[in-house]
Amino acid sequence: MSGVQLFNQASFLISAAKLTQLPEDAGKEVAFVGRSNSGKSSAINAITSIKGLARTSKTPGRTQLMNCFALDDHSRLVDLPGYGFAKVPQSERERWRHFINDYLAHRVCLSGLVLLMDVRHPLKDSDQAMIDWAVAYNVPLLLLLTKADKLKRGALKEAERSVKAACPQDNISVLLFSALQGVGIEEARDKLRDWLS
Ligand SMILES: Nc1nc2c(ncn2[C@@H]2O[C@H](COP(=O)(O)OP(=O)(O)O)[C@@H](O)[C@H]2O)c(=O)[nH]1
Ligand SMILES: [Mg+2]
Repeated sequence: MSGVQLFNQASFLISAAKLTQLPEDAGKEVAFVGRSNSGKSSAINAITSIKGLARTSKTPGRTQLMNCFALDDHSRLVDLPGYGFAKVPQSERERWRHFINDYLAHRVCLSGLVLLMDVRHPLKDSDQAMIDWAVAYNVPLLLLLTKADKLKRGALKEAERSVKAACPQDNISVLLFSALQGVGIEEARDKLRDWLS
């Protein structure tokens, strides 16, 4: 199987407010995470080639649910709630931290984590915390440097180089990505297909 096959079969499964509401912990799952407005929904739509599958929004911080999408009988994509949005109260952030930490620590079917960062502002504290957790729980990571259409070639290369230098671990990959211009989409699919197979 190659290209968009498998991904373009994605269909909405369930929105979970807590871990117990997630589908049975079987098969394989790839989760997407990132700061609000990092381009998570746009990336899911681009990878599946289904417009509007994960809603994109100009109002960040609205999705506090885990949205699950089925690809086939044993593989799923999960859109985790965004983080790092200033208007979210501290108590809500703490709740979020527990939720995500629990998910990463206990979800057996979790086969890989896609962490999205705006290429112009990578490796914020909240991103670094997420990377540290993924490393601690031994979850393979794909770092997508999103909105690559916003920078010139030299600045892109520099951003990619510095993120790679900061994350030298074997099971962390880094990709420049633009949902708008179709940059990195095929490579991202390859990595996900590898994790889900
Ligand atoms: N220029 C550009 N803008 C993007 C890209 N991906 C997302 N955006 C914009 O960034 C904003 C947030 O995107 P969204 O996918 O909703 O982010 P999310 O909050 O992480 O799910 C929206 O206004 C998108 O149109 C991209 O590749 N290039
Ligand atoms: Mg979103």
